[in-house]
Amino acid sequence: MMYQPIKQLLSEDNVGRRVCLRGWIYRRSVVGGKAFVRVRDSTGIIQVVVDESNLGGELVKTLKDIGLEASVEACGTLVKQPKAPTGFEVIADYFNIVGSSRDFPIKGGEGVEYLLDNRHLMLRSPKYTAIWKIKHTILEASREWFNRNGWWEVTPPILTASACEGGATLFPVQYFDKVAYLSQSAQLYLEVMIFSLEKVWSLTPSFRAEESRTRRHLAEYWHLEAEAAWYDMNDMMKVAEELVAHIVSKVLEERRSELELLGRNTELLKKAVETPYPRIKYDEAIEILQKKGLNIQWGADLGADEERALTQEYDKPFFVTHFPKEIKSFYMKLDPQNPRVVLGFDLLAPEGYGEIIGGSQREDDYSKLVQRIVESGYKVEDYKWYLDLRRYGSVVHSGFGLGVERVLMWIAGLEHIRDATPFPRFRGRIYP
Ligand code: NSS
Repeated sequence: MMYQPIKQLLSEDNVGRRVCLRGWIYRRSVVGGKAFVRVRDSTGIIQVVVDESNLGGELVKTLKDIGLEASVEACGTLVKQPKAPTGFEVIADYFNIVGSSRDFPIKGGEGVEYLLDNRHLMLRSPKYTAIWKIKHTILEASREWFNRNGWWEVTPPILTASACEGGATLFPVQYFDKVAYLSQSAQLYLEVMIFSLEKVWSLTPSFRAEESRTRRHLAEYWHLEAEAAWYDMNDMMKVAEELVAHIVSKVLEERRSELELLGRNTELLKKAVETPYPRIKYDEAIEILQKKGLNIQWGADLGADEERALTQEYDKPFFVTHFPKEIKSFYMKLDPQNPRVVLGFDLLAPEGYGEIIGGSQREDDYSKLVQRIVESGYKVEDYKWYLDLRRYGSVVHSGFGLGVERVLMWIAGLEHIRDATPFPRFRGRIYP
């Protein structure tokens, strides 16, 4: 028996042919002596008709009582059926229950916490299948873009000795007889690697002990980071926008049906394929926000509400640059024209989504970097190796980090970041 993916069966060419499929019961109803079983696999859904006159009353009776998500295999003739969900159905001449199921715990209408407790079962729904396929394509497109443009993929560590993005969100771990931390960002290691490879990137998990649960923060997320020697801030912003445009373009090309299943407005998404993206300075952002009536002063960080308000001004991703140094990390280079601000940039996604990328030109001067480390309350000796990069052949260099789940949230049009990762991690929960 040649089992085929369901999607492959759904074609005019197969009408009248005998086909075989396997998967899990998605829905079923029994009317008279017939069971109508909708079977799903990773590729699609098809209705299988089990007629007792053909396969016996015992099987139809079993199917009447069986739980959703039982695994089955079936063969039969493919016919057109306009009333069936995907336009075709299989009139079974063989039907076998492989793994039974009783009282599948998810029936519809359950609350968020219950569904998180049953995440291992919840993930079978076609919505999640579509989301993981889009995530796959985002990752594939990223790798493709870097490979086509001469970047080297490298493998930085996850266990780290020092903070990159501030002590407040560090996760300590027992490291033999010492304390180490889970990586918040590969950046400092990528900065080392540019001295041998010039243009490097990595995809790693990053960890942030975020205090509060929000719609866009996870304690563990996938971080795609790039770093290049000889690149200034503008060069790096071009990399960021070309990369994001390529990701969106590939998803639009290859994941149409998944976007449709999720109800995503693809016309809005299309606008992100066109570069360059608009650029505004932090100063202008504050002015715009004040004009819109938000209570924000120069010097304050842009939170979710401020970012959402700014996104109303643009229909594609846009950059905010030149932030006050107090709200940004120690490694960002101060703007020589105005040392109150840094040569840093965030890329914000439209439609309310906000920050998807954070990046900057790095401080490449030894003594200025020492000063920034001290000002930020870190110990200079913890960063001795990092400072060495400024002592031995320092170069202008820049980089950024892209939050894969943030990008997925925006592209797939998701409400909450927990739906952008199969097993979300945040404060108060680590299950399963
Ligand atoms: O803190 S970032 O803004 N920047 C860095 O970590 C730099 N060291 C990256 C670099 O230059 N190599 O984080 C980068 C991105 C940010 O724009 C978000 O898209 C994402 O990482 N991010 C997160 N995603 C999900 N959950 C949380 N908690 C989170 N924090 C940052």
